[in-house]
Amino acid sequence: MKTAIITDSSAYLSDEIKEKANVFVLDVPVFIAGETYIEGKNLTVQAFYDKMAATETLPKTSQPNISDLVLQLEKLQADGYTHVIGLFLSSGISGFWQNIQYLKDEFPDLTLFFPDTLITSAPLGYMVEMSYNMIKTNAPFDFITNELTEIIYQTTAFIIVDDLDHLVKGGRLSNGAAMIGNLLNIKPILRFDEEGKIVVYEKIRTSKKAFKRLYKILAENTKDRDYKVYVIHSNIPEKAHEVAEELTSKGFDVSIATFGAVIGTHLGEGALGFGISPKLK
Ligand code: MYR
Repeated sequence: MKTAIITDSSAYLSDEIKEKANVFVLDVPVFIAGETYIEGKNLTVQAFYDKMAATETLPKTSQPNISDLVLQLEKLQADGYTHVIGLFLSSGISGFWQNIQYLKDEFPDLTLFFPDTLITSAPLGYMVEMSYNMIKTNAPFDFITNELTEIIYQTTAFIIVDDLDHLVKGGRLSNGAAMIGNLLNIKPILRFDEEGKIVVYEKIRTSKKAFKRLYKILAENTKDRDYKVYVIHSNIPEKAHEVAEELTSKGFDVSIATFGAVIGTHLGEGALGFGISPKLK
């Protein structure tokens, strides 16, 4: 058995995992003021936030290119791979997962496991890391897919954005359009629901109350087993550190991560995400 993992750039893998011989990343293009960018190639995180601030029209993204995935699978087959785990953006926020389902019948010599991860960003990167670790220990493929299914089921994320405009205009806030009028002077807590869509979870009056409530929500959502909590920010490192310290003092196992251009496009600057990823037993 020779197993590869393919993900997309919204997983923001660490350099260490990105460089592994059996880990591959599909680019998610970002468009700003008529130019096309690929983060990490011709766009740094800081350049993205600077450009977004300097441009009146909101940036946009598009799905990874399906032909890149097809080429990658052909290459893996030619290189003797037998199994491929594909971990991509949630079907609730991008059409990509839906659009690649047909590939399962196109590569009869490869065993493909392309679950709907129902998430993105650092928790998606965590799934890649866990897969890599399991492959390294020569775990059977069935064991890996069962563990991943369990991880997906137990993963979630909450988000507090500075401004809902990006999510609403980009069409990524599922129940937002209907209630936008009611959201004007409040700080909603958003979450990924069980279909991997972003929805308004609770409407809170002030930022201070929203964070207080969020700490309770995180405690409620991590009480049944050990979790890692990712505090992920879009260009507000100080706030992320402050919140991470608060969470660490409450006993959470916290890592800080950054939303790059792909996610920053849809959340805008000043957002904080809280990814909850279960630790393997
Ligand atoms: C596409 O355009 O289809 C690909 C990129 C879609 C990205 C949508 C991101 C939505 C915000 C995700 C927040 C994550 C919080 C953990």
